[in-house]
Amino acid sequence: MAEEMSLLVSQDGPVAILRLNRPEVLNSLNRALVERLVAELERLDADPAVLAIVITGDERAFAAGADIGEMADESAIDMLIRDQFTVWDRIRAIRKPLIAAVSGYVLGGGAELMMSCDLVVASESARIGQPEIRLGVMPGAGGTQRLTRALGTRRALELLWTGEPIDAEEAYRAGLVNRIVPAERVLPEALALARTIASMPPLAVRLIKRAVYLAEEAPLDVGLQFERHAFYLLFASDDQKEGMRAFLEKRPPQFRGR
Ligand code: CO8
Repeated sequence: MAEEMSLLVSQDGPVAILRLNRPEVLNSLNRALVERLVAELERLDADPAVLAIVITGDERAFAAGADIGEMADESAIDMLIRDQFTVWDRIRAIRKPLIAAVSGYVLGGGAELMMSCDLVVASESARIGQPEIRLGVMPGAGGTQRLTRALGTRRALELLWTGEPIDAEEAYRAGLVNRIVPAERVLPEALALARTIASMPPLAVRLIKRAVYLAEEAPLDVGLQFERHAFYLLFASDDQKEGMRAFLEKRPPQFRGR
């Protein structure tokens, strides 16, 4: 039952909301919570009624990292056999927009979860960091890679070696977060952003996500080819016909996701 309650799932029209709910341990991520989160994300990704997903925590913490109590006595062989961080590849495979709404502590695995999301709305109170070094380890779910891409080598090394967090302002300047708002506005702002995206044609939303990540991962030529063919492909959709017809008829479009 406690495990059931560690992730609260709700829906606001086409937007699903996942709330990390272990406030007594600053929403630290134990294995059961991560597995449940990933399973929910995959379920929502397959649900045609859901067009965007918001992941949030509470005002004190988005998540203060992996659950240290659960990890402390693990052996390397336990880790290797379970290979538990492969579940993070499944988050990367989610095709719908993921929006993180973060306040307070966004540390370790919490920062990695935030950086696995496509967009981030942060409160002024957000402190984002990878303090794993202070525990004798290092990030294991993308922190060294995503922080370095955002902040550049020197600043990333400084944060990863000292464990010091950055504030929302620096994260904004680095492009790690999209918007900074007062704490009470974090969820409403993330929901508003999610609703705007949910009102767009879902196939174009999905292909844009793929194309943009290809810009990070693939040679320019591969990304440009993907983009061009995705553009052509959208002309097979009803939503392209509707979007262009609605423009010409000077009325709002009704997109159907086909
Ligand atoms: N794991 C387990 N319990 C935690 C964690 C955590 N990460 N963070 C906080 N807690 C617990 C505390 O033990 C405390 O419990 P109790 O009340 O029973 O003593 C409660 O939450 C409240 O915390 P504090 O009393 O410490 O609150 P403070 O306001 O004094 O301090 C801090 C807040 C600074 C956030 C402090 O709690 C802290 O430093 N926490 C640990 C942060 C950290 O090191 N995170 C990295 C963890 S390692 C990691 O994330 C590896 C990622 C691997 C991949 C991802 C897998 C999911």
